[in-house]
Amino acid sequence: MKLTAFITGATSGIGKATAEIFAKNNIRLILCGRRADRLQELQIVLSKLTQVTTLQFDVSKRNEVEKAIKSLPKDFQQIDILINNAGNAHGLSTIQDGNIDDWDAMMDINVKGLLYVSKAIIPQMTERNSGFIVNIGSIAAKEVYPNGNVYCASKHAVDALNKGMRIDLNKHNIRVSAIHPGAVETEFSEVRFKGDTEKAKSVYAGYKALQAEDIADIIHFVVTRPYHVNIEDLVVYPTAQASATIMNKNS
Ligand code: NDP
Ligand code: 8X3
Repeated sequence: MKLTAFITGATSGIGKATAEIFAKNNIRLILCGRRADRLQELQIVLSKLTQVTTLQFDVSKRNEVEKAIKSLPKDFQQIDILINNAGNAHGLSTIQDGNIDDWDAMMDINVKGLLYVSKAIIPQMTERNSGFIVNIGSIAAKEVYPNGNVYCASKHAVDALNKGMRIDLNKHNIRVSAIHPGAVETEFSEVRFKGDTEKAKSVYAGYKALQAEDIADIIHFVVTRPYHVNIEDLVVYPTAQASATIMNKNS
């Protein structure tokens, strides 16, 4: 049976690479993000491999989320796999110097956005007693590092929600997994440093960071295990990274 996956944050980085590997493996795709041009481009390319539809919405806007998901064409209404990936860090400051707009963005997108999307999709999964939810956390879900305060709090919330979903959805036969990457070379740092490309590049200098494809490959592995197998929690580092703050930059 052909599976349908709903991927948030499909316009770049981990979400885009996941869309690409899913398409190669004949998984039907619902690709989401705010940047319409990128969604359109992806649809053109990946439609050569599988059926693709796109939804342009901001995960942090509850009405937009509900409206977008209700608008899905008939062939895409049954969602087998939800990849809760949309998210970013905004800023890197001490708590005393933190920017409240950045805090709002991280909590609204990384936590509330994930909840809004999940709330709109879970009912059809509980009704069918099947489905798979993959939550993209971070090593920031497992440890707190200097200046990471609110981003780490948002990802600790994702870790808690992952566990909560797994417990509450267990009786409905729904699989729930979290994947927690270390440093992945995507647009993540450009967003964190608000377009400062030099600063963003320096995050990945001197060692081999994870690539978006590495995480996508793992996501694909996780969702293609036999149905009785649920990989619940996976932390993935680059070889050069031992913790959020311990990095071998001469490797
Ligand atoms: P990117 O910046 O490359 O991608 C982020 C994606 O999230 C984009 O597709 C973006 O789409 C989408 N997004 C951001 N805000 C919103 C919003 N308000 N509404 C809808 N979509 C949104 O970063 P990554 O691929 O690295 O990040 C993906 C996930 O992985 C995030 O949850 C991140 O926290 C996590 N992560 C990343 C790590 C890294 O080192 N890169 C490590 C650990 C975890 P658009 O702008 O078009 O809306
Ligand atoms: C992204 C990785 O170390 O910047 O979640 O928090 S880190």
